[in-house]
This record gives sequence, C-alpha cells and structure tokens, in this order.
Amino acid sequence: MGSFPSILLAQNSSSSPSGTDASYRVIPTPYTPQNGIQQNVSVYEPYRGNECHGYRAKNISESQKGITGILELIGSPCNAYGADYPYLFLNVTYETEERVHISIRDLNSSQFQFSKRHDVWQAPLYYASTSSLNKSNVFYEFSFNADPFEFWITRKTDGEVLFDTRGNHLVFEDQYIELTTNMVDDYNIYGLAETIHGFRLGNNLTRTFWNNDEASPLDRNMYGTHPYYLEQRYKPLNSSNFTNSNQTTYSSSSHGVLMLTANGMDVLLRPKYLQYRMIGGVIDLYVYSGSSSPKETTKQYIKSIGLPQMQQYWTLGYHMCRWGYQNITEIMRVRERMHNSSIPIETFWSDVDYMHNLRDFTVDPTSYPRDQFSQFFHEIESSHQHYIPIVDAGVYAANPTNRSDDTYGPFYEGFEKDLFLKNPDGSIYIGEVWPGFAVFPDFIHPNVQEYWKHGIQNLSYAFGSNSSNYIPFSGLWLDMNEPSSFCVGSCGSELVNWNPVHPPMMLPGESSSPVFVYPNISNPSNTTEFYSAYTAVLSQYHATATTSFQTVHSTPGPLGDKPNINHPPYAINQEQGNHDLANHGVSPNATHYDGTLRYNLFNVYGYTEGKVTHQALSELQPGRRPFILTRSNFVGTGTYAAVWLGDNHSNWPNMYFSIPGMLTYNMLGIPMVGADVCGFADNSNEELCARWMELGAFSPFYRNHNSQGSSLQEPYLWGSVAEASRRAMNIRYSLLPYWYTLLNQASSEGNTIVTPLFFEFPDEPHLAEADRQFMVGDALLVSPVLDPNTTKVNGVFPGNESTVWYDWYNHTAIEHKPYENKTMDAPLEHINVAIRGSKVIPMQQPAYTTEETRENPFNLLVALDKQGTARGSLYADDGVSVTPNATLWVDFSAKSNELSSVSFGNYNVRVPLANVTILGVSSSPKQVQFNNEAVMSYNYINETKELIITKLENFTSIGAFAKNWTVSW
Ligand code: MIG
Repeated sequence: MGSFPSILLAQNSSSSPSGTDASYRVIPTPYTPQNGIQQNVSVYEPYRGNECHGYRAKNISESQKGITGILELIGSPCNAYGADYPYLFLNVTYETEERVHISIRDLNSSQFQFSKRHDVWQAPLYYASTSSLNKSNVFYEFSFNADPFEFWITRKTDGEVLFDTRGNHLVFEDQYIELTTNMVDDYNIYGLAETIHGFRLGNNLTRTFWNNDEASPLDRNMYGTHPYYLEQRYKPLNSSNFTNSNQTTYSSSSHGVLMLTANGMDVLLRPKYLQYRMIGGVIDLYVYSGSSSPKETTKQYIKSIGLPQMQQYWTLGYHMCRWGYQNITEIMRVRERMHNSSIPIETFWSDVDYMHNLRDFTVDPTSYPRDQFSQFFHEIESSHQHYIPIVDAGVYAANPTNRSDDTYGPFYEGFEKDLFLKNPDGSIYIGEVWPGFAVFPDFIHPNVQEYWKHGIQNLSYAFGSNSSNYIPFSGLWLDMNEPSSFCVGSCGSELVNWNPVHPPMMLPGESSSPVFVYPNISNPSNTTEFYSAYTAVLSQYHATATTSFQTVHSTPGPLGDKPNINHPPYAINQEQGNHDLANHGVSPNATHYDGTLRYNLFNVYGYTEGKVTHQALSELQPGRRPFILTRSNFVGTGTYAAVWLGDNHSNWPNMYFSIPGMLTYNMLGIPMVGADVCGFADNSNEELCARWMELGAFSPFYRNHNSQGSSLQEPYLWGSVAEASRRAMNIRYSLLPYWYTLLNQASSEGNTIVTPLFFEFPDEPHLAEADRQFMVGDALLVSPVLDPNTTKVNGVFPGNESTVWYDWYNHTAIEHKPYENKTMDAPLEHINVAIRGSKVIPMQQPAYTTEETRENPFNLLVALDKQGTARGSLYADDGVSVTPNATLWVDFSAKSNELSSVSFGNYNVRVPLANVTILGVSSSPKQVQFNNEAVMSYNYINETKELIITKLENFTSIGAFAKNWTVSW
C-alpha cells in the first residue's frame, strides 16, 4: 500500500457514511518517520558471531530423568549482538517417552522466560512427565560433549540423529541467542508457519517470526507464529525384494522440533544446517522422537501443545463474506440470490461495515438498523443459517474534547479499569487503526476477561438482543490482532484530541485521492443506551488527556541505553518497510500491566485474544462450543479458534498457496482453516473463482471473502461459478458425516483433517514435495486445477500396484502406475476427486443447509481394496455441545462380501440408512442380505463393478446405527 504524507482528518461537520460530502483537514505534524527507522537486516550483513567460542559444560549431574549442569562462557565475551552471559544453566528433562526438553537459561533468570508464564500460555507439555519414565525406557538418547558444549539427540530405535549442535557454538546474549543444528542433505521439513511458501520448505529460506499484518508476502513473516517443524527422512531399502522396474523402495521416519518462544527470531534454513537466531528470551527446545508415521509424529506434537477444540456442525457449511456490504439489505439480497441460484449458504459474515464509525461493539444505526437486523436474525434462524460479525483488536480512543465520544463505553470502561497496553512511562499506548486513534486491550490482564465479555454482550444488545441469554450471532471473527497499527509507536499520544478519519495509506479501491471512509464523529453513538455512566472516569479522562497523554512517544527509541527494545542490535528480517519492529504494529516497547514488554510476548497477542474471546463466549453461551475465527495465531491457538490464511490476492498462485497453507496449519493443530476463496484483494474472475469454489469445498473452513474495492464475487454472479459451486457443495454436504468425523478425530487425537500425501504414503520420497494435491482424511484424494486456461490436470495416485483408487463421479477404478503423473480431464465445473480403495465413507443426502442435511438418510460408500476389504468410521453427536449428553461412534468393516456396522455410545442419528454403494465387487451377487434378511432392491453394474443397494430405510427406521447390522452380498 502506498503512503500518504500525513493523516487526514474530517472537518468538524456531519457527514454521511456513504461518503460523498467529506472534507478533510490535515494533522500538522503527525509522527515521523512514517515507516520507522531503517534497520539493516542482520542476516544480510557480515556475521558478527565469529569471535564467539561457545560454552563449556561443568558440574554436570545425570539422573534417570535428565541432566543438569552449568555452562561457562569460553574466552572473553564476544558481544556479537548484545552482552554475553558468562554462565548458563542447562536442564535436560526426559518429559515423555517421545519428548525431551532442553532448557538453557541465564543463571539469575534475568532473561524473560516464556515457559514460566502459565498465565499467558499453557499446554499439556508442562504436565506430561510420568514417574516411571527413565533414561532407559525413553525412545531417544541425549548425548553431549563438554568442552565446548555441544549436544545431539538420537532416536534409539534406528540410530537417526534428530538434532545435532556439534561443530556449532552456542551464543547466549541478552538480545541475541544462537543455536544451530546440523541437517541431513536435502532435508524435508514442514511447518515454521506462517509464511507463503510451498509445503516443503527447502534449504534456502530465512523464516522470520514477528506477527505481521501483511497481505501474502512470499516467504516473509505474516500473522502467525509456529516455531515447530516436522522432518521426514527416507532410507533406501535393499532392492532385492521388489518387483516393479528399477525403482528403489524406501523406509521412512519423522520427528519434530519446537522452539517455544514468543520473542522475535530468524530461523535460517541452509543446506547443511538450521539456525535459530532469537532476539531475547531463553532456549526452550522440545524434540519429539517421532515415528515411522508422520501422522503419529504430528499427534505427538499436537497432543503436547493442546488438542484443537471441537467445532459445531454448522461451521462446516459454506460461508459468504465481503468487506464492503454497505447495508444489511445487501446481505439479505445475497441470501435471496444464493437461494434462487440453489447454491447453499450457511453463514453470513459482516466485516467492519456494520460497525458505527468503525468502533468495536457498536452497530451502525443507519445502514444496519436494528429493526432490519431483527428481521434478518429471525429469517436466518428459521432457515438454520448463521451470522458472524468481525471484532477488531484496536478499541477506538475517545477524543476528550469531543463530547459525543463520551458515550463510547468500550473505551471508558477499559480506561477506568486500566486495561490497555501502556507506554514505558505508564501512559496509555495509542496507535491508529480503522476507527482512528486506538488503544489495545491487554489480553493478559487479570481483569480483561470481564471487560471483553462485557463488550461482546453489549455487541449482542446493539444487534437488538434484549436478553442476556440471547446472542444473535453464532461466532466472532477476530481481525487486526497481531495487533496491527497503521502508525509507528504511540502516535496518538500527542494527538488524541484530533479525529483521524483516514489511515495514512491508500485503501483498496482508492486511486490518487482517498475516498471518504470514516464518517465524522458528530452523531451520538448508539452505544449510549447500554453503557452505564462513566461520569467520574469521563472527567478524569477529560482532565488528564490533554496533559499526561502528551508525553512524547512519537519517535520510538531505546528504553534507556540498553537494551534497545525497539531497535535491537540484531535486526530480524521483519517484512515491513525499513524493517523497523514497530512499523505497522504495536511497538515492542509497549508494556503489559505487570511491566512485561511486548518485546517478549510479541507473537502471542492474537493467541491471547482468542483465548479470552473463547472464555467469554463460553460464559455467555454455557455448554456451547465457541466458534472464533482469528487472523493472528500462535502455537496452541487451535484449542480456542479456527484460522483463515489472511489477505490473499485473486490470482492463481495465491490459490495454489492456499493448499500448503491449510496443510501446514493442519499439522500445527489448527485443523479448521481455509483461505479467502476466490481471493481477497484485486478482482477475481470467472475461471479463477470457479476453480477456487471447487477447491474451497475441500478445505475444512470454506469461506468466500472479498476486499472492499474489489469487484463482487458471489458465486451466483457467473454461470460456471454457480454450477461449479453447486456441484462441489453437493459433494461437500453429502460428505458432512465424514467431515464431522474428521473434526472429532482432530480434536480427540490430533489427526489432520486435510492431509498431505506423504502422511498417508510415507515411504514414497516423490511425495515429499507434493502440495498441488491433498487428501481429505485418509480416504479422498483431491486434484484441483490450479492453472488458468486448461481443462486438464496432472496428478499422482500414490501407493503401490495393489492400491486401488476409484473416481468419485463414475466409480470406476482409475488405471495408474506407481510414480506416474497422470493427466486427467478437468472441465471448468469439475474437480477431480478419487476414493481410496480400503475405505468406508459415511455420507448423507445433501440439502440446502447442514441442519437439513442432518435430517436426511445416511448412505455408505464402500470402496474395496484388491482383497475385498474396507474400513471406516462415523462420529456423531448433537453438533453443538462441549460435552454432549450422548455420542455415537460406529466402526464399519467390510470383508469376505460382508459389511458390518458396530455402534458404540447412545447418540441416535434418528434418520435411517438408505443406500450402500460398494465399489470393486467383481461379479453380480446371487443375493443381498441385511442381517440375513433378503434385500430386494439392488443393482449391480458390470462396467464399473459396483453394487448399489437401495431402500434400506425399511431395515433401519429406528435410526441408521441404532443397532449393529451386517449387509452381505
Ligand atoms: O486491513 O476489515 O484480513 O479479511 O476484510 C484490512 C477489513 C482489515 C483485514 C482482514 C480482512 C478484512 C479487512 N481487514
């Protein structure tokens, strides 16, 4: 985005939100510099660590549970990027059979220790130690050399060295910590989110961790932080026992590595090594010894950071969003047109358009009036549809000289209770976001929970609810929570009595001169009626705001002489212009209530907002699974929220990158994830949007979202997009029981919902890089078209020659050879999907909403392998409760011409079973039986070798899985 020279302010006149009659004034001296101070990115500068000689280990004491010792600096301090600690404390703990924790910190604990802040971040890995564990029964071995200190971790079962610092010295300074592990050649690692990159990261990449509001910058830091990678290794096997051609066969193994910190860091991926360069904190390294199955390794990790929450059933439906729906009527019109086009829509979303003056927890009385809203809510509730509004992290900072601002409760309540981030001098940190100057809730403050819940409750009232028990929205969308701020530093401190109406940059849809985006604040806010009087606070604020807020924070600078918090000596490769850490975000010297600098908690702000919002919704709607979509995220966010991949662009590469994006988040414990379908920024087009609606139907979270200023992209706007959407959604909705079972497996076991090919076929090295195809669960292979101007797509069908794949549409077995890149037909409205032989897939007859689909009969798709066997399962419950009264688990198993269904649990789906379709039946059966009773209606199709059994309702009228049954043929 381009920059304006200064902030534009509305004249003190009333103006309409439609924005034609705006006038502007300009803040005389806003804040300089706009983009912070130029930093020279250290990774591109000559390396300063050459004079560092590492540490030597002393006083080592070994026990069955681990190792402790002291590390002593070798030689004189090298002061590469800070001051070296002369002594360190080493603590190696065998935490579980498969996880070892290496902690290295300074002796006096003056460095910030993230892992001590259980008030901020907690996970099962803090509690997992078992007493029977000892050195001999763990799966790994920790070894070290004392002088210089270096360590390596070996997996006992196969001798693989998983982490190895030999030959690399440790640097441990107050603002710079360096730890390096040697890597195997051409290593395969995945994770280290969030960035836009292929799924396999390669060995020529610098990953920077600094949560950042930026639209899809290739390879650069973005909204989330996950300093975890999974490494997959292949070993050639003796090739004597193999039958096909001259290809080698392989075995494989995987392990995982987490560096648990919220501090900024660069991670250098290089051909021979991987290097952590952290600008603060301590070392909390967790190595997971893994497994021959990358799925198991992933479960080890996800279980340790916290299993993802279970989502409500309806969240699997199709979501429609746009920034720029001018009024509620436009949304109601979308509802009508979707319906008229027979394209399902489950959830309507509102971006900031619904807010009054872009302020959190308010609703615009003119364009989103309450009476129309209540009609809207009434209508969508009767049709089982949903609504989700956005909430931004920045809360409007009231103008003390503007009396109409006195009614903005969310600011005054937080001000009174002292809940906003501070400047180092104790004044409130005032940045700038959509509503103008804004303050940022301190989401680790002990009292922030009540405040935030109050805000959400008030939002509910603002939408027209008149009961604390009735919340008309079905979830919340948390945006701008890195948090983003459009200026550098506490730019509002001196200027809080001015009302900026336009951020200091161009907005989407604007050309040379800005359009009027922010209405002037002259109408009394509709928040008036639901906030109690803050009279005392108001006068305090009015009195102090013009004096104490004027402390100068406009130029971010060092906090004393040393350390330099905003401009540390090691400059990480932060993406924003000039690489200034404070650029486009809330600066590192902003301070939490207890004095903790954001510097040390920088990457967890969005995580903590998600956690607090989750708790608030849990209290407001007891027993119901909260649905939260958050942009910024951290290790463990999946416990509280779903994630979308942020601002992408309406182009083909961005559509492709959505696949590695969702695969990566799935292996990081945030399975409910998806990209803005059809693309956010720029204009989408018919072909792209058709392909993307198809692909999106196979993402766990399926939402079309579009930027203000971009042309409309609702799926009914183009014939082919409408048709592609109907077809793909028909598949998605028919698979809802399967998707929901996957959600359950993700939240109970740490499974992935969408799965990379190598997770299912780990012994095929050619799949290590495969990210243009993916699997849904372990039974469906999706091969989307990711390029323009083509009706063909290439894809592989993994497995060996005995693996069978069936085409989703015509049910024929697909001819394929191992390693073959096969070309398939892919007309514009068609997405290729294959079913893996050996799987049973539970389905339901699709309807317009997920709720209506739940009312329809079940079908089973049984895809036999070459031995005539298949397995599958189904999970079902009420779809909303945190702790359902009853649950159902069903195991399906087919062998020797018989399919059995065995149920566990008391939940009754109530609807019957209608059809069972069996693929790979070699010949027409003599008879078909349900529990030994003859079934009359079935059809064997010789060309496709499928047996279609219908009208099973008669046998299952009390509920498809209320009793165990068998079907034989
Ligand atoms: O800086 O609320 O990622 O989904 O539409 C733009 C407006 C702010 C960024 C989000 C995007 C949303 C937009 N927001």
